[in-house]
Amino acid sequence: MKPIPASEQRKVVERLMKACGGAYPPEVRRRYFISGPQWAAAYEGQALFHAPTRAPVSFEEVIRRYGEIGIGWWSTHDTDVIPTRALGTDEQWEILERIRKALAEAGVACSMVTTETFFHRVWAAGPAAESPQVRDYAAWRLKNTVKIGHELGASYAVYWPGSLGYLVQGAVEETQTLRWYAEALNAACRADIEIAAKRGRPTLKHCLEAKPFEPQGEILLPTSDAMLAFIDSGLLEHPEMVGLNPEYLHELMWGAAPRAALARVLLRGKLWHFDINDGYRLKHDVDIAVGLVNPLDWLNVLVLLRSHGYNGPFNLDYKPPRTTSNWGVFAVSFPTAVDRFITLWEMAGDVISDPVIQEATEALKAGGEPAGALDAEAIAEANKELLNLHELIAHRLVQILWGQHRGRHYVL
Ligand code: GLT
Ligand code: MN
Ligand code: MN
Repeated sequence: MKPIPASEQRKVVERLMKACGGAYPPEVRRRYFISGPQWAAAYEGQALFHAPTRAPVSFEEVIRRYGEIGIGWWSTHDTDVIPTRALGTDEQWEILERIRKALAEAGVACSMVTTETFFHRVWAAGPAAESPQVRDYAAWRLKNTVKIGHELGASYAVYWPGSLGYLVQGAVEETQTLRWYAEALNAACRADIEIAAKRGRPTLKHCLEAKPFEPQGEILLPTSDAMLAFIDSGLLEHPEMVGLNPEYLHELMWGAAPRAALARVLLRGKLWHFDINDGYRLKHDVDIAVGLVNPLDWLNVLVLLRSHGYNGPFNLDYKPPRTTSNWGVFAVSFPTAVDRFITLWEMAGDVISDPVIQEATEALKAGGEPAGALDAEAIAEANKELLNLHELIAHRLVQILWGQHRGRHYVL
């Protein structure tokens, strides 16, 4: 095989990207409420056992590239863009001005802001640590993020309390820690009400995001279900302002059926924001791009969301793989992720309107002819053949995923 000089490699990648087909133009991609996180595009490939493989990239560059690709919304942590020491200072407001300019130039809007409460050493004991100074600082950081959100025109704030927990047992009292955590959220909601009123804007939608493990050994709010219980625990002053940002992989990580987890959040009216990615059950947070591991499950998830009128953001919270080129992050990783999502979303529409699935579903709901109401045998007999339709529906979903419902088949 002939070696490919580094100077020729982009051409190969570009040619093969084209050969794949199935790419949507930027204006079509912009029709979907898809947001690109600053931290996803700026991820340098580092991990516990991994040094960075890619050079740092500025928010100007990320926002510009998102605009070119057709990702119409952008999300960020406070410290993705503002150094910790500059938070709350004049420098913060100067940076925010630069962000506003970059967003306007790229035709991209800021959808969501989130507070980093896990990276800096001040969070060694988490945002609801025993130390009152740490907790006051956490509350201030949350309030400052709310300010940033309003300044940038965001509608959502996300909280991922991954450092709310412990590594060793017995020293941290769970009920107390959760009370302290609620205090920080209460401070954020109070500040939001005030700022929103001053600015004549609606308050933000405050969304909790669960993850079952990492970085703490034991997490106090490990699942979306735990967070729903927390919202309804009576600890929050404004439970109506607080909802959820489930992440697909974070539910899979603890062994859940993501679609069932999302259904429970939908029933409680708290599905406000959704982090989309993929990965494996009972493994760590690999954050693979949407649909690369579980496309069939993803199709089913989107059927649920489409049929319940979910209209919040789809946030591309994944990590472009540990490649060595920022060019590839924007030329391959983001466009393919967005296009797979759109295809899956459109397929979900096909599923909802598919005549086979519709008729099968209706037949199941119609049930068999009336039998003796208390006669188990007679009821089972009256419904005898209908249950075959479950597997038939599952088969049809796979056919739709493969495009077979449009006549595609292999001839041997
Ligand atoms: C961190 C986490 C993500 C969350 C981010 C929001 S932080 O990257 O792994 O799942 O969505 O704070
Ligand atoms: Mn996430
Ligand atoms: Mn994740």
